[in-house]
Amino acid sequence: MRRTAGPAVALAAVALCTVGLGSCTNSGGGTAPSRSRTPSVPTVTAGPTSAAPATARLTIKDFAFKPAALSVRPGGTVTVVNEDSTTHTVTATGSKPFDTGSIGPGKTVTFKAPGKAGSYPFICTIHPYMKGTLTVR
Ligand SMILES: [Cu+2]
Repeated sequence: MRRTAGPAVALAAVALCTVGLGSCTNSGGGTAPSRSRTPSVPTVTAGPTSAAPATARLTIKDFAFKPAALSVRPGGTVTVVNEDSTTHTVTATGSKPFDTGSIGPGKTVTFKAPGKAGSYPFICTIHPYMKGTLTVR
């Protein structure tokens, strides 16, 4: 006959009373520890999408915009050089967010790019087959 002696040994659970409540003698108004922890947030100085230059240059030659696609920062300056011997315009389609008006032969004008990012197709109103796209980003 075997007696299965179970592990009747109760572990002496040492309940450590670590926190001595009631003995807090904080008088208040003392020197409060500085709790203004400023997390190290990386300071983003440049916009995540403002990779375009502040200025862009557009040349008109042989009844074509060169380059046909250019990029500029919002509100940036676009310089247009008309190297043709006839008058052209740089006119955004739609609600015409920009329009240089007539640019005489050999003339150079500038216009301000829209402040809103986007893709702005433009044409020459005199020769509407002349097409280009200004990307504001
Ligand atoms: Cu033209």
